[in-house]
Amino acid sequence: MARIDGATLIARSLKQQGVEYMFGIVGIPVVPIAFAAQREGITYIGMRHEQSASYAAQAVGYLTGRPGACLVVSGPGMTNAISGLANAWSNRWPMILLGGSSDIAQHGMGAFQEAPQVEAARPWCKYAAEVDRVERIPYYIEQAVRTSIYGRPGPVYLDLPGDVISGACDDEAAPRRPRVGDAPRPLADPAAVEAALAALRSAERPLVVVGKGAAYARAEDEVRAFIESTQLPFLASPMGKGVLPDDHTLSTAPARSYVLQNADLVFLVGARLNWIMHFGLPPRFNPDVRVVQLDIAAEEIGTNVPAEVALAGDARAVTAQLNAALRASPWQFGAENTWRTGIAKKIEENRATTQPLFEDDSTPMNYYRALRDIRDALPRDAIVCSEGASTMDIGRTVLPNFLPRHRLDAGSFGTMGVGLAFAIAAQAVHPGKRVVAVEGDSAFGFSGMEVEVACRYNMPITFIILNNNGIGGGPSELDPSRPVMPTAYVPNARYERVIEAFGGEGYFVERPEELRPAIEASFASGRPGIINVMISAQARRKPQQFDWLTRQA
Ligand SMILES: Cc1ncc(C[n+]2csc(CCOP(=O)(O)OP(=O)(O)O)c2C)c(N)n1
Ligand SMILES: [Mg+2]
Repeated sequence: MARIDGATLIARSLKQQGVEYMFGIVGIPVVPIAFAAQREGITYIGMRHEQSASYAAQAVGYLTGRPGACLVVSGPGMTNAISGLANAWSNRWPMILLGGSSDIAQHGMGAFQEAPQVEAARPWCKYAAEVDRVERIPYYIEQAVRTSIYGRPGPVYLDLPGDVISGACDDEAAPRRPRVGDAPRPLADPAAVEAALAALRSAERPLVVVGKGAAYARAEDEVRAFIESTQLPFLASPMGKGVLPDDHTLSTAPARSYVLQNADLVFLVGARLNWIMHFGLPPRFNPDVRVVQLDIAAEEIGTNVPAEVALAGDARAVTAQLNAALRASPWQFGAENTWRTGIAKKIEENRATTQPLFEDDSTPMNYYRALRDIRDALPRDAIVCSEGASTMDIGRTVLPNFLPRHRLDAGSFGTMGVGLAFAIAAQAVHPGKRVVAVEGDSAFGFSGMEVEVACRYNMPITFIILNNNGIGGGPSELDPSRPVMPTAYVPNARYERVIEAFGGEGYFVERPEELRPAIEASFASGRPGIINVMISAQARRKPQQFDWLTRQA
């Protein structure tokens, strides 16, 4: 009778369940899993830190709708990956963490890298289990993959003891599980659909807020049809950007504060009223704001502000329900009213305030001037990864997205260190697309060594570092007679040289006129590159909305 080993059965089951990408770092006891994965046709990408591997796996989950796998060794490998579980948990993104663990036969004996891994994973995961027998591997993997994508998506964890990985069983003794289908798309209560439209009709200052839940649900066609038939103004969340193109005439992005403060009704489409949306509370929202909420997780509805109408269901399916109801009884938000003119006026004012910053050719550059050149160089289908404080916040307002799931950033968890891994995952999923990572110098430092991965796999990613010598900026010289400021780094650090160590292209940019040529050269090179752009340490955004260091508005 044919025998099958644990590692092969793990890889075969993952492939069977539609897991196409695995990111990891190998060692005892998971080495055979990585090799088996390659044999089974799974793309294996070796990363330089487990945090990055777990960030990359969840980016694949968000971009493709099937979880990416992250493969790590026992003990410190697994604990390093917990930051990724936490980030995926906070973003509601699917991923599957595969943690090697000490042999079952040595449990409790102080085995090599023995640790309470299932317990450590559990608070962040929808599902966390130890695989206890080789025969049951297909069962556990199907259970994990299904749980990660069904209902509200999220991370899952499987603990893989060394003696399960290296064990074997009769092939027939391990019943295979059919590939779990894509997640069901629940419809909302038809009465709630009618109530949502009635609420929108009754609003004077309605606003649709499009979140990354809509992007994940691939609701772009339906949301666009809804917005265009109702002519409702909309605001995208940071990663909801691109579900509708940022240059859409109904986008209110340049008047974000104004629309949030003044809307009398917000319709949340896969967006949450968490800190990013200022909890839906005053002073950033109207105290009497009415909420219509569409979310895949019924228990999310009503968080922080009670929802007048609850649309519990899939963003694509429910928006299609709304569109069908609108076809039966068409309605459009009025073309001429003070809400539209107020928004238009605010957009004009805000554009006028930032215009001089875009045109300021001083050296060192301000953020807007640097981001302007990046914006102008990007093709419409570029994938933009971004992290940092001002770098990301200002970058979000300057760098447009025209397509859904084309922006990856620090997200709901506000995590620094995700950018390089996200860019690598995005390039793996979309080999033909231009991928750029726009990084603060601090943010870059969390995972700078991952540029070696981009070089090793010939991923022509351009990493652009907006370098202001620190966390929110640092001095241009360190004063040896004083303690180094907690926010400061080595001034004028030559980050671009890091990638040269691996055969990538480095560019150092100090003057505004050098930036665009450097971007063009990096794009034309077909190679991974770092463009290290010196930014004024004094450069700040215009009025602060959320200060990452003080948490103050
Ligand atoms: C993992 C993690 N550690 C620390 C922080 C706190 N933090 C928020 S933004 C930031 C870095 C901001 O500096 P930089 O990336 O250089 O962007 P800048 O604002 O200077 O453009 C840090 C360390 C965090 N958000 N995540
Ligand atoms: Mg900085």
